[in-house]
Amino acid sequence: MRKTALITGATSGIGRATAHELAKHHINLILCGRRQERLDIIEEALSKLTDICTLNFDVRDKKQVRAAIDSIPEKFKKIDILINNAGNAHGLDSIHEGSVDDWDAMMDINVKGLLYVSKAIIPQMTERKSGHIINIGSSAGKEVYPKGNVYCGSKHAVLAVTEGMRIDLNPYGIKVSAINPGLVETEFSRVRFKGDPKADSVYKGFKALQAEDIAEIIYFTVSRPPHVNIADLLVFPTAQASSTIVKKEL
Ligand code: NDP
Ligand code: 8X3
Repeated sequence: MRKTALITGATSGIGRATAHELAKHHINLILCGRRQERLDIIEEALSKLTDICTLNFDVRDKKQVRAAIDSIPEKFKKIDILINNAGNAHGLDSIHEGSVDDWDAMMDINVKGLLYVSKAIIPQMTERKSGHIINIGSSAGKEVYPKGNVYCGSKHAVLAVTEGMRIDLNPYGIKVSAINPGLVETEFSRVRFKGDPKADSVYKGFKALQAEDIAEIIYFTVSRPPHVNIADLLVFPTAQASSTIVKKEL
């Protein structure tokens, strides 16, 4: 029988590429995001390969999250794989100059949103004593870089929560994995810099990771045999050695 995966943040970047990769392998998909028109386009493209259902909600709103998960059609209700990917950086400022609204966005989306979605789905996994949760962390969850303060804090929190999930869900045989990329060329920097053209310079002068690279790693992670769990994976582009060391040729 086909497995079902729910992907948050499926309208762009890593989430969208993961939808394409898992569809190739005939995994049924529940695709989530706030931009319904994008979800519709992806659904149309992928429904030749697998069964798709879309959910439109903001992960910050726990009532919307609950209602969306409750509305999942019967055929998709048994979720084998949860990919907590929705998230972004908002701003890149020193701690004394940062915007409280940006801080709220990062904590509410990257940390609390991940928790709300997980809370709505984990009980069916504990009941069945099976499942796989993949949290998309970041190299920013492993080291802090200048002006990264709150984004790095949110991703450190994702890694702590991931570890907590792995410990608490261990008796139920549920796999919990963190995939932590370095620089991936997506809409991430456009969101971070709010449309400022400096977003375009982030990935110039070196070959950044592409969303498809992470999608392949996610498929590898979910396709290991039952006794193998990729617990925590860090992946950089070859040109990157740490958050602040990137070999650029400009
Ligand atoms: P994108 O900006 O391309 O995609 C972000 C996705 O998150 C979109 O699908 C967006 O959907 C969704 N999202 C954002 N806010 C919300 C919200 N409030 N409610 C629901 N969905 C939301 O960025 P990436 O693909 O790069 O980012 C995906 C994940 O990867 C994030 O967690 C990010 O922190 C992480 N990451 C990214 C790296 C990079 O260099 N790009 C490196 C390491 C980790 P919509 O707007 O339609 O709701
Ligand atoms: C995204 C990678 O280095 O922009 O998490 O924080 S970085």
